[in-house]
Amino acid sequence: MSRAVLALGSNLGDREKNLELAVATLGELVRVVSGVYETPPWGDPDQPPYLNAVLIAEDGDENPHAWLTRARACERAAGRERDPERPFGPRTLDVDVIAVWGGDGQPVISTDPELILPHPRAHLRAFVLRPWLDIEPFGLLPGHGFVYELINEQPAAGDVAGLTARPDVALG
Ligand code: PH2
Ligand code: MG
Ligand code: MG
Repeated sequence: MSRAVLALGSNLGDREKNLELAVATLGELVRVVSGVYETPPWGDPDQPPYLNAVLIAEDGDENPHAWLTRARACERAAGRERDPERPFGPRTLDVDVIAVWGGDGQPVISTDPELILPHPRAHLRAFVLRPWLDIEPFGLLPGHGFVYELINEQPAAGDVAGLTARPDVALG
């Protein structure tokens, strides 16, 4: 059994519906879905605020690249168009594979530029760590440490206050 932490983000179109489409596309693989946070755009400030969430999913297929295929299927379902000029620009739906564990419980390490595991910037992003912490209080980001520790380190610690919980938006 392969286990993955996936991060969802949307800042174009019907953001709530786009996140919902990701959960629906992953279907029975989904084990737990976080609450949704409204978050200021990181990286490219000239874009609307995001809705972000994190989910944990499991599948019998042990190939880590299968998670990338599924993430892209979610993005396609929400009509994602990629703008090569703006890698951190606005998007209907972004599904990032944050970390994967194999059936032996060991984290998968990948240096394939298509799928770097664990995600190279997850430890820096409050909009990933905060929702993850909600659904897995002792969550571990391989190579970095406990999510509850990372969220207290810079730069994530400085960004947490900018996140707004959106209990009115429930996924799954
Ligand atoms: N994703 C990005 C760029 N900036 N900012 C927020 N708040 N949330 C995101 O998911 C996000 C972002 C590129 O993937
Ligand atoms: Mg992303
Ligand atoms: Mg992405």
